[in-house]
Amino acid sequence: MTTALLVIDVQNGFCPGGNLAVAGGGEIVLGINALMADYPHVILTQDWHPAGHSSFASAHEGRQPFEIVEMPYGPQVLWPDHCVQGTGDAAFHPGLDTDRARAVIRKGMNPAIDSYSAFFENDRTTPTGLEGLLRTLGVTDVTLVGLATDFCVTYSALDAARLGFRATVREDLTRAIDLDGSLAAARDEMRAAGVALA
Ligand code: VGL
Ligand code: ZN
Repeated sequence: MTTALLVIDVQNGFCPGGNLAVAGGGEIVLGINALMADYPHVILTQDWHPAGHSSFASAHEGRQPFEIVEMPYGPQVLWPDHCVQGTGDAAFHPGLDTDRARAVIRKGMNPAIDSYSAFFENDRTTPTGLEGLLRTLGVTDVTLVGLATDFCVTYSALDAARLGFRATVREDLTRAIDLDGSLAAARDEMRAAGVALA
């Protein structure tokens, strides 16, 4: 058994002061840094959108952030502009230890498709390459931490389980957006998929 630590989107944009701030987002940084020492492989993800990305409400005439629209790949929550490539909002939280990261997986780069999961874009089929990286490293198990629990962490954990990795979410090292009960729904879905919530 070989376990990788997947650190999901610990970026300024999801921390207080960021464009899509998650309450308490900054509180988990030191705990995540400490956890890295226990893992042979540490992989970071980075939400990395081109300006004008189709997941931004500002790209849809007359729409407001947090409304839901139908996209060709299914329903999509519209977000405030966030994590635009090369901006401070997209940078990792300054306290995050990035030295031990073997790889940074960037996602959400296709202007037409959002990408919550570290493994696939939201069409659930276009890969990021993370699965191949983990398999060539001999990884069998993944532990997930980061932001936000009910979106990128959950999507990543569900895909990991679907791909046959044993997946554990360290809930103490995640924080949620919790839009209309999305956290409870995400936890139910993860439990049903066999993801361990620790
Ligand atoms: C995320 C919404 C939009 C996340 C990313 O990291 O959970 N949520 N983009
Ligand atoms: Zn995003």
